Amino acid sequence: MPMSKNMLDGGQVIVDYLVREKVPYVFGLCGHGNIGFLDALYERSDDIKTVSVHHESVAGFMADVYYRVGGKPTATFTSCGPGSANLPIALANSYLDSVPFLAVTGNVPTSQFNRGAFQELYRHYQADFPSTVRAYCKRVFQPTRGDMVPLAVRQAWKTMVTGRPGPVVLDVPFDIFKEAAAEETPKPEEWNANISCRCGADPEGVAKAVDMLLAAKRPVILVGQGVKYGGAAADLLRLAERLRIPVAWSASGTGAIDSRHPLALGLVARNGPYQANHAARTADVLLALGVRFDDRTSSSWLPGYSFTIPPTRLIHVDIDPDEIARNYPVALGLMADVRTFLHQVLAELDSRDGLADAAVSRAKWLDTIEGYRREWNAFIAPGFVDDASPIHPQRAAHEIDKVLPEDAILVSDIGVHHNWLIQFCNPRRPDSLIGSMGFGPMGFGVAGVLGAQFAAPERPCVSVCGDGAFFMHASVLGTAVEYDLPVIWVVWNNFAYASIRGLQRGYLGGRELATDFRHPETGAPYNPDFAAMARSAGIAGVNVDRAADLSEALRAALASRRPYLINANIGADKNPGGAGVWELPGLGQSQPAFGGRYQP
Ligand SMILES: Cc1ncc(C[n+]2csc(CCOP(=O)(O)OP(=O)(O)O)c2C)c(N)n1
Ligand SMILES: [Mg+2]
Repeated sequence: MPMSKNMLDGGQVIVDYLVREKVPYVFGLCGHGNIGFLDALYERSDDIKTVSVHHESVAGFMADVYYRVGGKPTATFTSCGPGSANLPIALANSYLDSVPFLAVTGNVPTSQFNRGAFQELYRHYQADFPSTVRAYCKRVFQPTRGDMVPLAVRQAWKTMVTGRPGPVVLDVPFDIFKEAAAEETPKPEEWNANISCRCGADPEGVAKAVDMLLAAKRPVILVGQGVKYGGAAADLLRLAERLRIPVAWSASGTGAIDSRHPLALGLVARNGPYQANHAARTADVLLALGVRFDDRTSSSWLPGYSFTIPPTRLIHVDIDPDEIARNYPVALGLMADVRTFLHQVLAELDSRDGLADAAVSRAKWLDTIEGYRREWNAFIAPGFVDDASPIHPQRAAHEIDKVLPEDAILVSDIGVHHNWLIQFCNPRRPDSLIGSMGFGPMGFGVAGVLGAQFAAPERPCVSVCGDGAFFMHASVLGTAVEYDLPVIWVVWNNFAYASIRGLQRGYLGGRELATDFRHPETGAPYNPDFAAMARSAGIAGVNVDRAADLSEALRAALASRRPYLINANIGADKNPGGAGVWELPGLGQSQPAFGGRYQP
């Protein structure tokens, strides 16, 4: 199409659309494949900020956590070939955890398709990045003419945010960024802003769910991240308090209810506490909201540990019917937005009698659960006062939890530290403790904390990450300095890929290989000096070996409002025990640290 005076090019249309959608930031890394897009961002730098990072996956993890904190999708930019090939790990992470962001990936010029130009993936199909990310994102769009861009960008945005959200790739050949596209950009208010996917459940289903909840003797509500990101936390609390039903959560649902609320049970998982697992597996009715029953939430689906379905009668509510009855049979499965469903249930309760009776009859069940809680608390008590060096991991999690103010955002990485944190932190808000539960890529927390800080500039943002993952992604130090982000990294340094070494110890008779870091001459545990690395980047860095020093250092870091790294020497020989189990098929299953298998 000839470029008339009023024409916008492909890059300008994409950027203008992002501005219209009020996207405040794009995170990414340059390459020859996306300089056309950068040029369009340059023109609009007053309206949208471009953040340049040092590894593409960092950009993706930042966009992901930005959404988890700020509730707004952002975008990433990566070049053709290797630049975009560094992104799929972050796409998959967001895809499996249902987090939207728009990935604008560059590709080779359309005029060179299938000629094997520099960085073209061409041997199966021309410019074939879409095949690379097929399994890693919700949808890929690849406009191959300028005038295809407006449609692609508005459809990409819609696919990303509607239904079950997820990341979408907009793969743009080099020439299309600079090719004439349109005189006007699609308007969100015409195409996307007025679409609601807050569908309610079938009204008969709502009445049936209420019947079941009112008749239940031992009900439990189980919540996943659908409650958090669906903005349903306040309504969840209303329902739980009105019917006095205790609330347990999956790791992704952590924070959907204040963990100190009397009705809060805790985490259902291999390493979840007794009162949560035991109440969930002995419940007569389980109301599951926006949760998908993965293996780690469900004790690998072995009956009697996390759940016993049936005889427990499951009511499963989710926006995505694919997740209903994937792993457990349902007494009632309802496709609905969780918040709308809760509104429906609360309205239905207004028209019912006998609510007071139902709530009173709950006293016995709640008393029984308090008994479980006391037993569990006695079991875990010693770890809170252990003063060993290296620091006892339970104590480390507890000290971090104690020091963080209520508005802090803690972004965990993947590994044994995450298991300790989800068991021993007591989050009060939906975004107090953020982790990845679907894909679990190392680096998620190391990098994601930067996205959290962009989304919440005034709140303390802390990453607790393994030594393995920190070293993998240490480039974040520079990004914190370049963008003046006062993030804190607590490197949980156990001189090992400890979660994996724990599996070799637990399942393979201690045949350890390739899971710890040692000095070749002395054989002693080895790691680079992470605190010195931080200082070399212009960031405060300290080492701690004792629990009290860890809390002191964290207080100082919080007070400094500057980027900070605390390298904490933490014991590696323990795993957090719980009342559930995890099976590695072929190798066996773990044993619960407390209680046994429930047989109805
Ligand atoms: C990118 C990536 N590579 C490998 C893994 C497999 N893996 C899961 S946890 C883990 C160990 C992580 O070590 P570290 O960061 O030190 O955390 P720790 O378990 O010691 O707390 C590994 C290798 C992964 N999840 N992601
Ligand atoms: Mg480690």
